[in-house]
Amino acid sequence: MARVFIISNRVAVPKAGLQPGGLEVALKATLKKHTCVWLGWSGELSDLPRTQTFTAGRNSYVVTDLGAEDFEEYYNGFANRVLWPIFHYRLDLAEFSRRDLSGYLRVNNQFAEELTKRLRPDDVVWVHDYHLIPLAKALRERGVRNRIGFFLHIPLPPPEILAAMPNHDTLIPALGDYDLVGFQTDGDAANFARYLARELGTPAHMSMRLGDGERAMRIGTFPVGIETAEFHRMAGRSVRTQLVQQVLKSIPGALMIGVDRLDYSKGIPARLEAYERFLSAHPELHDKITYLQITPKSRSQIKEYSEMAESVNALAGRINGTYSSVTWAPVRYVNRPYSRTALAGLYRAAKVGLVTPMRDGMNLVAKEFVAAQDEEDPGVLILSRFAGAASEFGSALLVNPYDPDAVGGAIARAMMMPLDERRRRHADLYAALLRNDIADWGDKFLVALGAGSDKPRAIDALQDFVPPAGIA
Ligand code: ADQ
Repeated sequence: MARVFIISNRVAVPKAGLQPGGLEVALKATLKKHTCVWLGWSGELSDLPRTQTFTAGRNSYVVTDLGAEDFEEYYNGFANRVLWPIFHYRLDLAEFSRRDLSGYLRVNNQFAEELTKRLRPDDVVWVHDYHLIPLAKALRERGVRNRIGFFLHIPLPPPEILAAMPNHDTLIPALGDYDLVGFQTDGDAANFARYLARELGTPAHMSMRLGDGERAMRIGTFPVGIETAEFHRMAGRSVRTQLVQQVLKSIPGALMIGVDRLDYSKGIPARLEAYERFLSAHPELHDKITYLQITPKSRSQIKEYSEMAESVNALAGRINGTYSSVTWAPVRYVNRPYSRTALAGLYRAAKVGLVTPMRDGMNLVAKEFVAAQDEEDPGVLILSRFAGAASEFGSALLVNPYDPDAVGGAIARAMMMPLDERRRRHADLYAALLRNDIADWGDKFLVALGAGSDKPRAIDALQDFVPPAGIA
């Protein structure tokens, strides 16, 4: 059986006592079922970059250091100051420089070198996320003929936005060097098809041919899920722990929860403003609700992130300053990460889950909140229509995060929602989770890519996919 090479920016090397990261949870079944080699950045910076290999069972983990300049240009620079904002529809925040672009290409080439040394002809390669878009191109240039797939965890914006990226005409077509390009939602896949039609004149039927003419690059939709039953069980246990019980004892009314990395895509300032509108419109609900926002800092070397940390602090302070009483503070803003177990218990204890990103590839917090609930007395999920999860979660209270009055209104509605409606909505949402459990995610992608067979298999998601009107 062929080995599966997984390539991502960071690698979750198994070490006793460490919490598994999001990608490791998503790839758990793949790592169990196949012989995998996971390759990426070690997280270390050094002048003389080393590459180290660790093994765990039949899998191995190859991690390579980056130079300080690589880290600044590839990671902080092109990946997080250009691709992240533009792919989240924030052209206004993009800071393009040719130097960062060349650092991005240099690191992609470095990964391609490491990979080329190790690949055997029947190995399958699965590349993850926006840090590594040109990796297949770099591999093809080195003569690699293996099957290579790519999955984008974040959204892909419409061509009108993508085309504003200075090097879009080389970077986006480089996806044509993959055999399969996977997205979180049909909307993202449609944006890619529209880009190809508009910029390259490619007919937008679903097995378009790009690249060297021998391979067909195909597009598929593979929404990321979670380990639903396991998360549900963990939440049931964790809600009884001292930590969760202490939180519940320390607040006078119901708990509303938000859990996000501190990132402008997650919409935390707009969410606080919406909560402020709710408090001002509903004095009768004061001290019946406490909003707990758990937000560890991320990417703090980037200016927008440190500025946002200050503005969120100021907003939370303003709300507490305006509305607190001696027995109640409306917002609890916590700046550190919690374990998956603790989060599961807190989700279950909450009456309302507030997940309102301005734009998000999927958003696993929304899925975890639903999985954690007690089906007899479930909490209500308020979800941004601009999260990928909204395409599976029509029974959540879907909101426009740009409309603070509407989000404030949804909080009031969630607080007053009768039990039978909460149960009905939760049953729909939980059924959607079970239809798309993470255990099958890796398999669906690898089968579509053709791992372990001579030919790639048909992709269900593609057959269902109807290109939007107006594409030639
Ligand atoms: P992220 O932007 O990191 O991921 P998300 O999917 O919400 O976003 O979260 C990933 C994981 O991090 C979740 O399991 C969550 O529990 C955990 N997490 C978030 N905040 C936390 C906190 N405060 N403390 C502890 N843990 C926390 C990217 C894309 C998403 C896409 C995922 C997976 O941006 O759109 O859903 O990849 O493909």
